[in-house]
Amino acid sequence: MTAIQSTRRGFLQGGAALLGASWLMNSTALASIDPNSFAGRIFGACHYGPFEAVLRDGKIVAISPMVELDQRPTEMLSHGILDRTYDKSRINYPMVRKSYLKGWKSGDVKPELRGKEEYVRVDWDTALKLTAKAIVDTIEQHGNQGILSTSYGGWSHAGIMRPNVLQGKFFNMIGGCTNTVGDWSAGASQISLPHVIGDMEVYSAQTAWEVIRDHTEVFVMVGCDPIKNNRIEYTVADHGMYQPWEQIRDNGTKFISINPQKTASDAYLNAEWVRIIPNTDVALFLGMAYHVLEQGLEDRAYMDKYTVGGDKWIAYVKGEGDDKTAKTPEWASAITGIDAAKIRELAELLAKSRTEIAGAWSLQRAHHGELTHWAIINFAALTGKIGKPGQGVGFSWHYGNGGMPQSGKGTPSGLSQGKNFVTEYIVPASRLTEALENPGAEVFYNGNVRKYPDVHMIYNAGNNFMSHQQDTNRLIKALQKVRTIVSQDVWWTAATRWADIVLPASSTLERDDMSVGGTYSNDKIYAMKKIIEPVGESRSDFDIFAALADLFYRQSVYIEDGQFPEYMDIMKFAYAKTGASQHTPFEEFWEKGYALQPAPQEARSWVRHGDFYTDPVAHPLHTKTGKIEMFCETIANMNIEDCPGMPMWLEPAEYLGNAKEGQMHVVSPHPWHRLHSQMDQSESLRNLYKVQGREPVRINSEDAAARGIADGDLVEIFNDRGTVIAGAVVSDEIMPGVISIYEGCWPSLDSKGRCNSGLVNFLTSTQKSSGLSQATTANTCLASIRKCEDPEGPNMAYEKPPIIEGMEIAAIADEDLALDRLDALVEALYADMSPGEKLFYERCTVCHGPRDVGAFTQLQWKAITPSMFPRAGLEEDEAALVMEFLMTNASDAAK
Ligand SMILES: Nc1nc2c(c(=O)[nH]1)N[C@H]1C(S)=C(S)[C@@H](COP(=O)(O)OP(=O)(O)OC[C@H]3O[C@@H](n4cnc5c(=O)[nH]c(N)nc54)[C@H](O)[C@@H]3O)O[C@H]1N2
Ligand SMILES: Nc1nc2c(c(=O)[nH]1)N[C@H]1C(S)=C(S)[C@@H](COP(=O)(O)OP(=O)(O)OC[C@H]3O[C@@H](n4cnc5c(=O)[nH]c(N)nc54)[C@H](O)[C@@H]3O)O[C@H]1N2
Ligand SMILES: [Mo]
Repeated sequence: MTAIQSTRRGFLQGGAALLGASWLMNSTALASIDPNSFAGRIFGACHYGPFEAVLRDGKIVAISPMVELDQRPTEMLSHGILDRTYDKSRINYPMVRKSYLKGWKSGDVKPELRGKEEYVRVDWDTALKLTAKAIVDTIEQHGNQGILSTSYGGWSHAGIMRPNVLQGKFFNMIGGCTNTVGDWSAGASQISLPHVIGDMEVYSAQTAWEVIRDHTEVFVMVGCDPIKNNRIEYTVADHGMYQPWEQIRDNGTKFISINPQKTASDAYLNAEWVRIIPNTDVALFLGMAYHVLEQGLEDRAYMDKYTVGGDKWIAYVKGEGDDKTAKTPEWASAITGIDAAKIRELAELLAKSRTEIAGAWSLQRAHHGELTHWAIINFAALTGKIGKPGQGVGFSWHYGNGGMPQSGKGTPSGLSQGKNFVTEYIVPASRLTEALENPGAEVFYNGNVRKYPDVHMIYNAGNNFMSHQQDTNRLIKALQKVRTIVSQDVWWTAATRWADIVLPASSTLERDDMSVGGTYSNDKIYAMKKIIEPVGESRSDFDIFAALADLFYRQSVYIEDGQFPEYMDIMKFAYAKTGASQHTPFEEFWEKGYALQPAPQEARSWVRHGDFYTDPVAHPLHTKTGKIEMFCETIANMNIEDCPGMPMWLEPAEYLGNAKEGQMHVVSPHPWHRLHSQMDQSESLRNLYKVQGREPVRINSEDAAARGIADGDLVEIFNDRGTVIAGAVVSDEIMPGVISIYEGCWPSLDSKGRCNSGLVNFLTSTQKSSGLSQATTANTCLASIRKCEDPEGPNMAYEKPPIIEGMEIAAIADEDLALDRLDALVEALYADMSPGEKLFYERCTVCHGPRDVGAFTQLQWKAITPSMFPRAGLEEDEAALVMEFLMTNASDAAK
């Protein structure tokens, strides 16, 4: 057993003291830090936590977590960071795919060879010029919308200088490009819930944990796994909620986990595990609602005061609606696989107790995903819970340290993204393949009609779209219509292995940046200091876009050197917006590496929806009616075929209820030892969990026995879309009929076209959630599984692709580029922007959140901004200006 394996065991046993001790004693990283032999230590911070890097001769030799800031450092921090920084999968030089380099002038670039062909090492000048030419050619021939940014989110690193933000700034400077809208995480609920409960909910703070400890009798985790999913953060993890969870548990709160498999949280919190057939949660909540009504346990007074549309939903539950089907516990049992008696027991327990229901996002990454959280909301409203201390619903308990009190202080924000002039064309985040296949087709998004662009160029920075999109084989084919794919990343990920031009970015340890700790608590400001020089010829994302801007004579505009003569001035500017800057000068903060801005006392008793509950007239929800919409006219009036106006049971396209003989439901949760695809290249981490070098797949012992599969065997999982090879983990902690394989491993294809590494998206489908939100349905997937009898050698995913070095490359002549073609297009666009519009693009659109003004109504913006404005650190007068801009440009604004 290695040192880190025992850490994992200590962790699962759950004791804080035990964990701390075993971690410290066993960590090989810490063992090497003797201040006598190592002088160089530099503070840093990342998604995985704050740390000190220990240096010798300009190289990092150890990453030392800071237990005073993070009491639960993970192996991703202590081992993964160091491994990946110097891993052989680093992209050391700019690269161009061989046929692209041959054919860039003639246009014969052979896109069908992507993923198979060698790369040629080139110099930066060549790589950037080819990129710039592709940009101008595409804009000239197909408009700015012909360029698609796949850099939809910001998971690359924790800083304010995230590549997607920098990319947005670069492209918006030259007229913009088609962006993705919505996100993966909670793409369905982020659209449906503002209509239902007046807030996206999924990215909002949760009731403060002390309130839960003191008031909550029953805490129901529906798919929710806070112990796993809080191992990382969108900003800098500090694992602040781990001890509070223990206190809640030890104070006697009963935890129930509704999930097809047992989770780390279940073990940690001693939860009762109730197994549910995937994608059937709506049926469970309908069945429980039926029983509540039968027993007269509903809270009429609450519904009258706080909700609308309850009668319509109740009629549906009772079988008085069009379908004439009563949603009895027996009815629900047949769908969910949960005994009717258990459904009755749960319904009574939840209705009669002080109950908080925590819904995971995984539930809504499914067909008809818009309806799951809504069904939970309706059940909680029916039983009169929402807004009472320690009761109600929360859809972010597993994320961003949900439950930690909020500081309410300003956060650093980075450079403005500017304005994108492409507004008619969109690609919802998970619709990439569909968009490529249907250029010009109409797409319905949150009630608005837009179009898919005709994509001829993809620019991807800090994003692994080849790994995160569903139905990889279909995507590979659809990409053949795209002339140029540029991918800017630190490592040879899937998205770079299928690119034409590969730009090597330096890693987050190789440049200065800034972040916060505790996504919701927002109580620490972190310096993400530069620790080492860029590896190889890699450059920071900022420098790459600045160099591209230079080719268009716009570098000065890009780096805003009028305002920021030095790069560090950007950091100072960002820091000035934080609460900490009011008591700690920048220099002192930067020297130390962090500054605190603690949550005020009153934040410790904050209750989600508490104001609404206390006084619904003074604090209405930002729904059309100001109340919880158990039936929602707004959604109903959109007349979307696959999204009704209330949470009904609609069969998913693929689930065990319509599976063919032998097929199993595949769920793909987020990985324990990775952040999506990040850290898969870390060998120390892989040694902890991979099975024969492949991604593990959890399978029930009955299912395994029936197929002759033993623990540790290689298996083939397959359906009409693709085949992957994975390593079996036989367990009774997953229900029969379901297999679980983490998303995000790096792919590698064998000669039969199977993924020999285990990337689950070769199996998942591009089915959309519904026409309301067009979100992913990654968790709606059936496949078969058998023992793999003919694996073809080891998994090659972590080897570099074949590279040709030392090739003589002719310099590119300026007349072949003619980059000045761009100027005429751009100038007029920036002339007249209002101050509110400017602030919105400068401050509000840089973080996790919506940025497409016309995609939301006035009311929805009112629902979104109460959590958006504090995150952006807006003053009252600034918020007023932005609000005015949003109100005049919302989808329902008078034009
Ligand atoms: N360690 C780690 N943490 C992460 C991430 C990571 O990559 N690694 N990623 C972050 C990101 S971007 C996101 S979006 C969040 C994701 O947060 P979530 O979407 O909430 O989490 P998942 O890990 O996908 O799934 C959680 C659980 O949902 C269960 N589940 C799946 N389908 C169903 C169903 O139909 N019904 C029920 N009841 N349960 C179901 C799975 O068995 C699993 O245990 O996590 C964040 N946290
Ligand atoms: N089957 C299935 N698929 C899923 C999901 C699921 O539950 N199931 N979940 C979905 C969800 S919720 C999400 S959020 C997505 C996540 O999908 P992605 O956001 O694409 O996930 P990451 O692997 O974190 O990609 C970040 C990339 O940034 C790179 N990077 C890191 N640092 C830097 C840097 O400093 N500069 C640059 N240029 N690059 C950098 C990393 O190498 C990596 O390639 O996946 C989605 N896909
Ligand atoms: Mo996500």
